[in-house]
Amino acid sequence: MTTWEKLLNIKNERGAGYFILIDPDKQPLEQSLKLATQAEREGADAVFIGGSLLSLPVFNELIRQLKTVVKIPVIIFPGGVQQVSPDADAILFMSVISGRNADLLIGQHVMAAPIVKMTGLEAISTGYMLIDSGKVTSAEFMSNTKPIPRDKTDIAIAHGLAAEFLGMKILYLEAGSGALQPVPDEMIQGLSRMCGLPLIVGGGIKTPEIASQKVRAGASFIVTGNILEKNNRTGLIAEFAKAIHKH
Ligand code: 1GP
Repeated sequence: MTTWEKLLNIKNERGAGYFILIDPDKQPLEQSLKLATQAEREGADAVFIGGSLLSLPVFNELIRQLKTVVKIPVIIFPGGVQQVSPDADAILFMSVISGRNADLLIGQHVMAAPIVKMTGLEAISTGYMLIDSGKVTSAEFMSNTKPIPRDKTDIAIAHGLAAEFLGMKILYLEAGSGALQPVPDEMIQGLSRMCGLPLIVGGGIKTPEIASQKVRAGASFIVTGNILEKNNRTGLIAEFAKAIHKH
């Protein structure tokens, strides 16, 4: 079964899925491995690996070691072309569709595609949309793009439809890591009503209640990063998983 099929199964069987994001630059390798094992034990459905800066040797090594300690999919959430590692289960092959930075719409992808092909890594075509979160996030700064205003659901829907018609498989609605405010419910509702693609929602989701609210609005998958780096209390991931999974 491909990783994409596994993700669809999670969505169909559990109503929604929970991904944790590990940024290898923010913690030592051992801690990342510990977090991933804990996440698997407590019910997370996949591990995303990525970040805006990432140092390559640590990145490859972490993915290699992660694959030996967890069975849930390890998926690259790349900050750039340097983050292609053959040991992962899949890579979100993302275009930053909310922006007009040509390099992030198609440029980096042309550099990455032959490497992805050579390594046999599964590419999941993803429309990545940055949504304004109340402050400038690393994703906004590093991508050199403007996020979609929070109250412009119609603009977000137009982007989502364009991604669908272009043949992308999934949308990532991103408020940015450490966002002051997560993606608004209204925008998630609008996209889930008008656009046929599954929705990953992440950035600034700090409590299981907020996660559950985003699922009720129409999110198919929730990502949390920061909150788990700041709080490694046993049971917190389980609380998120419980709030996100409908069954
Ligand atoms: C970033 O959506 C993720 O892409 C996670 O954001 O670190 O704020 O949870 P947080």
